[in-house]
Amino acid sequence: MNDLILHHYSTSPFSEKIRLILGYKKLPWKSVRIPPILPKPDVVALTGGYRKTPVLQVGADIYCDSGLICDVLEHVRPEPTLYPPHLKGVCRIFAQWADSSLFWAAMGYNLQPKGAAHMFAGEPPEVAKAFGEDRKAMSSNLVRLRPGDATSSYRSYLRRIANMADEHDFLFGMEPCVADFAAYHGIWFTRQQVPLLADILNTTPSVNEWAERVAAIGHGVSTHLTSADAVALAAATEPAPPGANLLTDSAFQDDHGIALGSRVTITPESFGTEATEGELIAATRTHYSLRREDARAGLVHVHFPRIGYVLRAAQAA
Ligand SMILES: N[C@@H](CCC(=O)N[C@@H](CS)C(=O)NCC(=O)O)C(=O)O
Repeated sequence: MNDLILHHYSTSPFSEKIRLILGYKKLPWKSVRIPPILPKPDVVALTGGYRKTPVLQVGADIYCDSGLICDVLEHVRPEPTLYPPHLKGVCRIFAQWADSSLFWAAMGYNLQPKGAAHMFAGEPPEVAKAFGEDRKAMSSNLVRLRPGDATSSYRSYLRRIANMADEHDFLFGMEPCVADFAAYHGIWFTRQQVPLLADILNTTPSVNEWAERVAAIGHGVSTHLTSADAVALAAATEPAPPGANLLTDSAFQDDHGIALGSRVTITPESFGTEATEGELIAATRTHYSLRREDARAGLVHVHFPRIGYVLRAAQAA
């Protein structure tokens, strides 16, 4: 198998989710540091438009979204599992809640003016301004929680997580599963990136203790790769045929009346809705795959989960 190449940056919560899962599964990985804001020419050479973080590259196969990346890593190394059989439904549903409701409440709290000022302390004012403008443009179709409302939700969610962490070492038992990694990353941001706001965790000590246990899993072993080398590597590699890549299913499921071979776009439902355009080569129960040609990356297959993404027939030029 080609190397697992994670495109990420240090302060990205969804990247922290995947870094820990790589550590949990003891999978060695290559680390490509990418910019936290646009422009991201090397990322977009690989994805064709998708700009969110993280992205996993395996040769010329590009896996977008941490949810899909979890499925890929589970396929590559099934043990220890992210989806224990007796928790299969509930842990995925919990992770989806954690990656959305919990995440946005946590980030609304974390990035209140005091938190944002802390994050950019020591940086020239233009850095904070550019970050604010980038995220504002990404959020055009997203209702963002105001800090007070985010704080109220975050406090309630922390109490619910504490109820679970009071019972066992990890949220659903004695071993972590996908739910732990998804619940952890917004809380990690509070603890690591804006520690001056971490007193919100003082009333839920079992959450802090659980977070220590998740942090102790670590990120495993990684080696650095430049983004230009990652693009060159894609150009020098053939993408895997659908059915032979790192996704488990390949049967066509047509929910849109769009045939395989059609020219399509895929966009995230919200927050950063840049489109990727290409030829639809797979639309399965779980994912979409597009084939596209890039001037620098060559022929690539770009994969997206179905959930959270919009498939449309591309407009004729
Ligand atoms: N559903 C996506 C969400 C990813 C996401 O929102 N990532 C944030 C960073 S943690 C992001 O993309 N921010 C803007 C950027 O990195 O350009 C996933 O699970 O990967």
